[in-house]
Amino acid sequence: MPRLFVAIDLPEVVKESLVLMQNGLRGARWVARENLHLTVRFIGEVSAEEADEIHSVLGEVRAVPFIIKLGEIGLFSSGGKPRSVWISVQDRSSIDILKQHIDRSLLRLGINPEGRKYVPHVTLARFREKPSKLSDFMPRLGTGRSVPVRVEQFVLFSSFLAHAGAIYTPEVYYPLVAN
Ligand code: 2AM
Repeated sequence: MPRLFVAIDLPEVVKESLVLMQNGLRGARWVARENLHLTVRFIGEVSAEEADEIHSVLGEVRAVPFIIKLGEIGLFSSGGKPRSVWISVQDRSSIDILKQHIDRSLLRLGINPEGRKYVPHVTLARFREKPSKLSDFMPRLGTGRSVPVRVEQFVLFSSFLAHAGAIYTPEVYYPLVAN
């Protein structure tokens, strides 16, 4: 059963600039450079037949290329504990439009949108325990950074949960085409 999600893969130069932010926080489990990505839609575990159907409806999505800016730093917490730090998308309107197309395609297969609110983000680090210097780290990264990303395709990824962490594999690339 493949575990799938749809994401935007980031250009190497953008990954490089994000890697430069990954320091100075003891206890953080930094996301490896090759795993940095921006999820548009998490799908989850599906059968091989469903994966084929998903591929075919995603291939029918028509959307134009766009530019996003990665910006402020954010924090996800649960149960009162910080879980991850991430970089947000400053102007999310284009990514929301792409997500609507993808959600609609998946709905045709009976795959309902996730219940939780969509927050476009690139995870930089995850935590098992609260890192001691989190309150210093957040403002250091939160000021004035803006990394533009030209989005010319989206990608169907599989996620394999290995002992050492998740391994993400790009399965299919879907180009965005200008009108
Ligand atoms: P995260 O980086 O904040 O964990 C693969 O797991 C990708 O799907 C990650 O980018 C993850 O976000 C995202 N994702 C979104 N919803 C998810 C869910 N319900 N379970 C697991 N991952 C999810």
